[in-house]
Amino acid sequence: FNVSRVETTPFDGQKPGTSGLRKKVKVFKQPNYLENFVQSTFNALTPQKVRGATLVVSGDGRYFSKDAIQIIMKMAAGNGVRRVWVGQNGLLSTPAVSAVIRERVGVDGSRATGAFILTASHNPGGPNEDFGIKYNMENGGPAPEGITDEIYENTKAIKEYLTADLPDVDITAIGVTSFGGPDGQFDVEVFDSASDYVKLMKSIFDFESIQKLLSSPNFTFCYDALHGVAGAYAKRIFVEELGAQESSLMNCVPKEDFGGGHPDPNLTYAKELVARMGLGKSNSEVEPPEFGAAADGDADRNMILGKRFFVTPSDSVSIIAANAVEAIPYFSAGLKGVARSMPTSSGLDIVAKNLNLKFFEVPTGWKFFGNLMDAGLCSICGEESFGTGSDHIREKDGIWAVLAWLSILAFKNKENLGGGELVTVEDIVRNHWATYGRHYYTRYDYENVDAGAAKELMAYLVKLQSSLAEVNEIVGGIRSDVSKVVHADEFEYKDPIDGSISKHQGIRYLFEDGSRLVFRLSGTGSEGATIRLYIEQYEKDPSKTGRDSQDALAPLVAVALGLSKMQEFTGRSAPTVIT
Ligand code: VG1
Ligand code: CO
Repeated sequence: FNVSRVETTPFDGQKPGTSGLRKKVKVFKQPNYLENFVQSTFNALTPQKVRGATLVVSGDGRYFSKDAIQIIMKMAAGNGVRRVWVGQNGLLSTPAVSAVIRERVGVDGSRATGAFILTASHNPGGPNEDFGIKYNMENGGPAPEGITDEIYENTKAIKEYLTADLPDVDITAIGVTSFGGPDGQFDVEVFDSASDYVKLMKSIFDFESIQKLLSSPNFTFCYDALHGVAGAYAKRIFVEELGAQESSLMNCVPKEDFGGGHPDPNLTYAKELVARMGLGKSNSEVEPPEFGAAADGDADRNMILGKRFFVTPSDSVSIIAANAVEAIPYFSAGLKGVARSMPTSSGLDIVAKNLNLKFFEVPTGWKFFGNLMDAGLCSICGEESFGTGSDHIREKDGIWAVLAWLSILAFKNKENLGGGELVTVEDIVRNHWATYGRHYYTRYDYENVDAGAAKELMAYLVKLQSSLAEVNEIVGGIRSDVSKVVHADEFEYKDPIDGSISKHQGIRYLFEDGSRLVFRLSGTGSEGATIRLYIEQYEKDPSKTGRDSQDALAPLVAVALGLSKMQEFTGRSAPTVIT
């Protein structure tokens, strides 16, 4: 093949957000738009990570992925990449990409040093919806801010990109296709999307004990992939490896448009699962399963449900951390430490203290956990946004979280599987609250608000926090039954490994009784702005941990809305999503 240099001019707004570049498909389809971003990424990497390198290119299979894969393969060849690995049909979940970078050995003994992941995660897909792309590094984790900043700088100055005149490659069949170019050979290796990931899961968990649980007559299970890529893994792991019924899988055939839905595993968007689990307005006569879970489009998120019971993601990571050493073979030697993102509830802090574990609080986005894990300081981490994971890879991992919960259930029910009363998901959560106290928690999202209005609200809150006296006067005027604000700031993080500093990571109001209000702007949207408001209140008294969470949090919610003048700034009287 031949390589050509194609002239181009910069596009505005190619700054990677919390997790890569996410835009409407129409934006991505503009001539040179994707090419500019990919070339800017190549230019941000050291030459040896490009020339002669092996790169993974795949994603959650959303609309435009197949075109994007062909474009990126040609550009990879044009930039001197030695080989590209593609999951069959272009499918790889985000956690599977991370596993493939870290674990897979190619048919010729090669190893990958990076990946282009094609996904907009939980954002809807289809011709009128979102596409996305992000780059992961040789440790399997998202590119750190130093690299994403450089990619952005490159996009503002780009003049040309390199591409090869290759034919399209068939990515539906497993095998290697080779081409000869000016600098030698270029290969495309198409491989099974699931086997490396399945192998890794089998090395972490005790599949035999989970299988016993799943086949026990008194345990019932269901899993909803929301038409995302998780379906490909769910079939292999839950049905083929662990013996779950085929009928326990919902929406497990990956679709380009996620069936027209929002592939976001929460109580609002995972409607079918929520109804099946007996939550919400379901009047079905059928007894709900004991355990249910869902994933997002790229399968890095998870929602865990018990029968008629919702587990908050903040509680989930705390409970996994508290039980991991006993229930999961991978952790049997002990945990190196635990970490959470700043807006995630402080429940994990208390587990860390009780178990005498190292603890870290990082900004939102998985990239901040990677350095801690690479340095051997963190085993388990999580985010309130339905993200949970461990140092087995460098991404959050939806199926891993489900296997972790099944392991805990299997461990707690070792004696009960023949029949009789099971220890349920709800029992495990309530026992956890009894031991550690409960963090009542909720998140309000105001999606697609006017970007200017969102900025003004944030600026107002930054200014307000400089006077605690004024803050407390307002708070007291709204509700006299909430405690005092004792500290307010804009969260800033200094990475303990590389010393890099990340500023403006959300505004925090911390109350005397441990309650917190956090405000931040989303970095993953593709239109307008999304304001996220995180509300948390700690209850230590075991006799008071059983309340309805929205009731318990009502006073703090009122304070948050009043303090931020939410309606005044945004014109919204209610959030779009409550989790
Ligand atoms: C959101 C979540 C954040 C998560 C990120 C990527 O970011 O809040 O916790 O890491 O999505 O998850 P933001 O900036 O919109 O709040 V995924 O599954 O979209 O890669
Ligand atoms: Co995701």
